[in-house]
Amino acid sequence: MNAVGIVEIERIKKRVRLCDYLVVAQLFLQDNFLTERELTFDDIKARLLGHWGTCHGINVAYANMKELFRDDENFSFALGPGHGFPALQANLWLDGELEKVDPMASRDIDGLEYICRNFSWPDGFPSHASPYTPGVITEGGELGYALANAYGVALGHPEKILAVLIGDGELETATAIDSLNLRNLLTTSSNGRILPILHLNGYKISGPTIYGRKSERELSELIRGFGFTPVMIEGDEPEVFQEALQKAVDSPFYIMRTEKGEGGPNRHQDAHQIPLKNPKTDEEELHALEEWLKSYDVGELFSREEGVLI
Ligand SMILES: Cc1ncc(C[n+]2csc(CCOP(=O)(O)OP(=O)(O)O)c2C)c(N)n1
Repeated sequence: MNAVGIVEIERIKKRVRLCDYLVVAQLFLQDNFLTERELTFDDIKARLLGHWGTCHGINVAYANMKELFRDDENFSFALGPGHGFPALQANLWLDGELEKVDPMASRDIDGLEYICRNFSWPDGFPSHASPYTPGVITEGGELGYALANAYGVALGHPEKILAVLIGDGELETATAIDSLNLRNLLTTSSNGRILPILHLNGYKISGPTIYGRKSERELSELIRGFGFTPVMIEGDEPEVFQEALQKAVDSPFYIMRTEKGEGGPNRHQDAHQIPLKNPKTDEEELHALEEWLKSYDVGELFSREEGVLI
């Protein structure tokens, strides 16, 4: 585990900003990928397909865990909500993992344009995690298997550490909730360590989640009943996240509460998929998209000449 100080906190914040930007660029843009000139209707993809709402939380969890275990080759991040694929793709691109299997996905402007243009595009990348994605086991956005898969990966490998992000809607699946029982069976010195993180953003597709509607006490007691120690992470600030990770508790189960759609033009169920429906034809929506993209100040994080600046 790394010490995480001011420099690392700043790096986490910048990483999240860059990945959030790349999510929005993948979802909406077919040109002008760094918003270097005024956005026009021609810059917008004709068919908008994908999921925004879960992506900021994925980027937050990914950046925080990656920073903590930066030099540990035994660390892996398992992602349950595969519909948040643009966030996964952004992180894999940034880490150079995508380029290892697809040389077109270079960590420079060509690679950035390649992943953005080809997201959710005919003959390009699908809108969900797929066999094209390095490390993906379960096709598409099929929810529920992340924790079970992670326990399987850790089986007989005491050196391994896996952080597992589970959606609160995902936790409503029979597979996910019953996977919590694996802690009892598989927490031994001959198996690796599992660090579950529940992404409690309160919503799934068009309505609220059961776990989002529970009181903190009710949810904590449920988690305790499976033998885990619940650790709350309120919001998306890395200082708060890292403080939670430093708590010395037995079998931690992190509960990260974010607002679904944080950073975008709307929230909750309205943010689940594409939060702006007609930026290709509606001036107001185009303007809202431009403001949204500009809010990340991508020029500070990536340059056409020098590539990634963080
Ligand atoms: C097994 C399964 N059932 C249903 C779906 C359809 N589905 C796609 S996203 C989603 C909501 C997921 O909610 P949550 O896990 O809370 O993720 P988030 O709210 O962060 O998007 C559902 C039910 C699915 N992908 N897999």
